[in-house]
Amino acid sequence: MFRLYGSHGSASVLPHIVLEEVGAAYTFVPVDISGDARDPEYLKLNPHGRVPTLVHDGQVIIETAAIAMYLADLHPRAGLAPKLDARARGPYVQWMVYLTNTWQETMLAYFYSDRLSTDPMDAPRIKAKAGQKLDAVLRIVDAGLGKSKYLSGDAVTTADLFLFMLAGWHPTELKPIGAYANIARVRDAVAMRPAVQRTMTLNQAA
Ligand SMILES: N[C@@H](CCC(=O)N[C@@H](CS)C(=O)NCC(=O)O)C(=O)O
Repeated sequence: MFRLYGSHGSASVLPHIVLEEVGAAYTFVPVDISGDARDPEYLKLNPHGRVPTLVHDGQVIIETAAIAMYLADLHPRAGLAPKLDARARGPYVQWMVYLTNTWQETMLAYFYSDRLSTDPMDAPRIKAKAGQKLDAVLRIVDAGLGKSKYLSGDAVTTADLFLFMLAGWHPTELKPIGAYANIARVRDAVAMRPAVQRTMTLNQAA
C-alpha cells in the first residue's frame, strides 16, 4: 500500500498519475502548501515541507522524479520505464533528470522568484530571466523529441507523463506551449490516456 502526500495540481500530479497508471492501491493525503506553515508531522517526512512525498512500507521517498521512477520500476508490467539493459534506458534516465533539474527547477524559479534573493526588488528580474531560460529549455526538449514518438522512443514512460505535468503549468503570459510543437504533441497524446484523465479529474475535484 502506498501513501502519497500531495497537493492537487502540484508536483504530486506526476506520482499520482503513475499510481493510477500502474493500478496500485494507494491513499492520497492532502498537504496544505498555500502558506509557509507546515504540519510538524509532515516536516518529519519531508523536511523541505514540499510535495510530493511517498510512503511505502514505512519507507519515505521524496522528490517527484525519484518517486515516479521508483513506482515505475516496481511495476514493470505497466511498461512505464525501459528495462535496465534496454537502449531506451539511457534517454529515459537523461530526460527524467533533465526534466526535474532543469525544466522543473526553472519553473520553480519563475513561480518562486521572490525566494531567490534577500532583496524583494530583485524578484521581477529573476522572474524575467527564468522566463527566458524556460524558453531555451523548452526549445532543447522540443528539439530532443524531434520526430520521436515519445521522449525515449516509441513507448510512453514516466518522462512523458512528467512532460505532461510540466506543460500543464506553463505560464500563460509566456510564449504558448503550442509554440513547441513536439512538446505539445506529446502532451496531447498523454492527455488522452485514461489513467491521466482519471488523475486530472481527482485533482480537480478537491
Ligand atoms: N524538487 C522537488 C520540488 C517540489 C516542489 O517544489 N513542490 C512544490 C509544489 S509544485 C511545493 O511543495 N511548494 C511549496 C513550497 O515550496 O513551499 C520535487 O520535485 O519534489
